[in-house]
Amino acid sequence: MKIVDVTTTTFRYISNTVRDSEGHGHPGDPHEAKQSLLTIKTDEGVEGYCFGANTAVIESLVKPLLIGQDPFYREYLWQMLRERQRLHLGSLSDRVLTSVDLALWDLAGRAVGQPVHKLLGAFRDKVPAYASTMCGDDLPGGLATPEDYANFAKWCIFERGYPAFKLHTWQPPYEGAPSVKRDLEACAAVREAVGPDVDLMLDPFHYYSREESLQLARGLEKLDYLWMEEPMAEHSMSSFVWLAEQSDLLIVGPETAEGKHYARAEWIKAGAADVIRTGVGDVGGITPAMKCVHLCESFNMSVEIHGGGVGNLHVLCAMGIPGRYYERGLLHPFIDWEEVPAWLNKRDDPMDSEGFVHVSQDPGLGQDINWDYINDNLVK
Ligand code: LLH
Ligand code: MG
Repeated sequence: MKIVDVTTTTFRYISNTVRDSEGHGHPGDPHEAKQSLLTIKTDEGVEGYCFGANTAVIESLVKPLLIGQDPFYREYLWQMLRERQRLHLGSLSDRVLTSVDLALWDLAGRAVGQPVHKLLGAFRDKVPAYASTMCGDDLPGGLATPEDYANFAKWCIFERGYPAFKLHTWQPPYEGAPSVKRDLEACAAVREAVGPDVDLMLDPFHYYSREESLQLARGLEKLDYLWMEEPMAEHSMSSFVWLAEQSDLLIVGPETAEGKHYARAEWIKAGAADVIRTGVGDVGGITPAMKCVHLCESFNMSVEIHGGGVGNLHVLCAMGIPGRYYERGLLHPFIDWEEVPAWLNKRDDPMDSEGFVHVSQDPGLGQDINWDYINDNLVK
């Protein structure tokens, strides 16, 4: 089988999420937005798909490298793109590698009629999810106060059935942010609201100092939180060694630090985290995410997967040392997460009333693509 074409399709949809000046997502008025689909086509008619493609980089850099290649040589193709990153760091990001790798896995699954987690060597078909909130805001009744977080946590746990809850608290540009005191007040309000038996986690402002991070960790220990992630800039691995040595709370990382599986290996060696974090979007796809998983298994270390989406769900269902949770969100009281994205016919992370997200048994990544919607809303 040979790759004969690589295309991107851009289409319009109505979004109810807006970005603040720092780039964090919040609820907003419905407005037009654009989504892109990467398609890898073969001479045998089989295709692979991934949403969220970077059209310019795919066209200029990736397409010429993929045409004529065997799509089943995923490892070779991933290594080839990784090597090309050295001279194209500004454009050929790990996100671009992610979209290509996911489309290749999708293609392979579609070619042999199996879901990706079974190609990886399946471990399970469903994973418990945690409710992962958007960052704090100033919207009345949204995520503006500790009480708002408490009310939303109660709804997520007792009404919707999530077994666990993670707060993303306030960050600039919101007034008064960041604040260790207010973060701990929100964490305390949530613990008070859901009782002692629910797993709770915190992802705060990402640029606290060492002392502020330790203060947070000590506060969370008292509130019996399960973990904290990324309270400081992850480029300073030494700061995380300092924090992990002094705190009894599980410190999870690295999340956004670049460096793929190499960086995870260094964090393990340095003792910079108790639990390693990876995600298909952070490291360049399913292929390197599984390298991280196997690396951690070799050290008896747990892995927590960053972010939702089908790629991460298939990885979670193929992990031998299971990640505890699928990160579902980012959720907000004003946003209906169960709403099906316009470009799909059904949600790709369906969660049952017990809080389990089920992986699709359909071939490939298993997304049920709404081709009519895409074709009716093309950006020419
Ligand atoms: O800063 C944000 O908007 C969130 O922290 C986001 O990056 C989220 O993906 C995350 O960190 N989840 O764990
Ligand atoms: Mg995080």
